[in-house]
Amino acid sequence: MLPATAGVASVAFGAGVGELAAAMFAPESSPFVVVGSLLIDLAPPWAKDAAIALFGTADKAALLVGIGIVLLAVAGAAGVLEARRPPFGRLLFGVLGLVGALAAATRANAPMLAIAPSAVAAIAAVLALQFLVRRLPVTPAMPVTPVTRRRTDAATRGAGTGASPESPFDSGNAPADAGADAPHAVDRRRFLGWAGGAVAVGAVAALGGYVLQAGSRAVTAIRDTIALPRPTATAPVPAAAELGIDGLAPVITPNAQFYRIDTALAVPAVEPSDWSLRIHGMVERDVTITWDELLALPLEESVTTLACVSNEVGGGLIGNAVWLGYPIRELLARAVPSADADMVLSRSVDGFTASTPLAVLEDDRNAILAVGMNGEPLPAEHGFPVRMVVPGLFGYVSATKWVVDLEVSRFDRATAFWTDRGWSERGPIKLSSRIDVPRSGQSLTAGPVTVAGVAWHQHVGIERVEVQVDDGPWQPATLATAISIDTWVQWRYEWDATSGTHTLRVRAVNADGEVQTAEVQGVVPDGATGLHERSVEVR
Ligand SMILES: Nc1nc2c(c(=O)[nH]1)N[C@H]1C(S)=C(S)[C@@H](COP(=O)(O)O)O[C@H]1N2
Ligand SMILES: [Mo]
Repeated sequence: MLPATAGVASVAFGAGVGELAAAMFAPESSPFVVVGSLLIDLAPPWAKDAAIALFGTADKAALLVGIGIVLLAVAGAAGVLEARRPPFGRLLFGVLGLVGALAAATRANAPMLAIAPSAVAAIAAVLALQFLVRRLPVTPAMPVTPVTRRRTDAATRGAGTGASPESPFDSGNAPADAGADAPHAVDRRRFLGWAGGAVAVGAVAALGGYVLQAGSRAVTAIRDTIALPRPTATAPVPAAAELGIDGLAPVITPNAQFYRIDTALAVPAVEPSDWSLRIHGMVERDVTITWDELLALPLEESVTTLACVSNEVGGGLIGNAVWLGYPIRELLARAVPSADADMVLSRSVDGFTASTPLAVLEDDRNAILAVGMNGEPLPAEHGFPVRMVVPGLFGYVSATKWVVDLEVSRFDRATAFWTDRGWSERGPIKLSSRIDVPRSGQSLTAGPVTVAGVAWHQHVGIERVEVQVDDGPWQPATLATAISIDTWVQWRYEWDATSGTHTLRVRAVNADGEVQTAEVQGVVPDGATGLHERSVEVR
């Protein structure tokens, strides 16, 4: 019984710590949730029908309880196994962790840290199991026959317990000589104390995770009830903007696939009714706007491609969305910035700051306070309820999420979060292009091959894209219809591939006739340059 208790207590400890890790790093990847989702996906239709017939709307709760029961049974077995045949109990926990990690990693739109909660849970459970099994009380003397007694006496010189090293009763945790072979063994009461402690710590960790998540659960519930007002100006996406090539980034990035970059360990939970934005600093009058006031203003749709300064050549830290928002220029006009101001320091509820040139926020581009993203309220991780979106500038100097404060200032008076950490004070997006297909490692056969990708230079525009095969001449690619100069544009090139190893290279030319530089620069301090290339094997 005690080895099984060790297993169950270890799993309670690991599961609790795993839930806390999930709350901190990847709430959607809680081991229970991902394993439950996997089972729902794998379940045959009759099983789903039966579950609904049996449990009604409590079918999901029933599933989680079911997973819990199976887990406890496996945990008990693992405890017994670890006591008898170490390290197989721990190995079993490793396998459970692997199942959780795989379930998490294979979900659609799995976050970057998807496997972390399961990994943390498994490691915690393994350590707890090792700790507890070592402390298992030494089994009291077995009723012994004269034969075993004689053997025992010979082997241990009467150490006080019945099992000898070669005895069938020797279960690894109950060696004859407690002092030498089980140096950590404790008595039953102390063992139960340790096991209870493990369960208690697991429960506290799980509770901590639950509390950490409470704010975001409340905000998610509120977000689900929000109906955004109709835009007073729409930004239709032309059908010809989407080439529809398999493997090519869609021209509008679905929210769930949109890259996420921020310094927030836990996503800030801001309730719209608590939200307001203050404009102050070098202004004639301070302006404050609440959520209700913002939603009552004429909101416009615009399509803008966001990009991160940390995006490597060919990287994925870029996405394009239809945003709904109100021009920042209109709000600044209410405040009346002073003539010598040249920068706006935006601040998020969690203290992140970005410094944006005032002129960019005052010109006629769609620099907005956004409340909607692709027809929905902003997702929490993309800045709910309100963020900035500014065409033409990298996110770190413009795209403040959970924004609550705009301080009109000067570049020589205030500095922003990343500027203080070695990044450039200004962050205009650089002329860039990327190859999406063929994918690396894709097997190709000689003949026509579609090469395709995206190119962007927000608020300047792309005039053409060219492709080079090996050291051949630069060939013009075909552009899809551009949505606007503020968005990326898809391109394609029909390549007559010959067998062998080839290098495909892409470059863009912007609306000013400037050709994308081949000069290689890293992301620090103001964004990477260089041409994206892909080596392919044609058979
Ligand atoms: N509050 C806050 N806003 C932020 C950041 C941040 O760390 N905190 N990161 C910025 C950076 S570096 C980028 S690239 C964009 C990314 O926006 P996304 O996560 O919606 O793609 O958000 C910007 N806004
Ligand atoms: Mo960024």
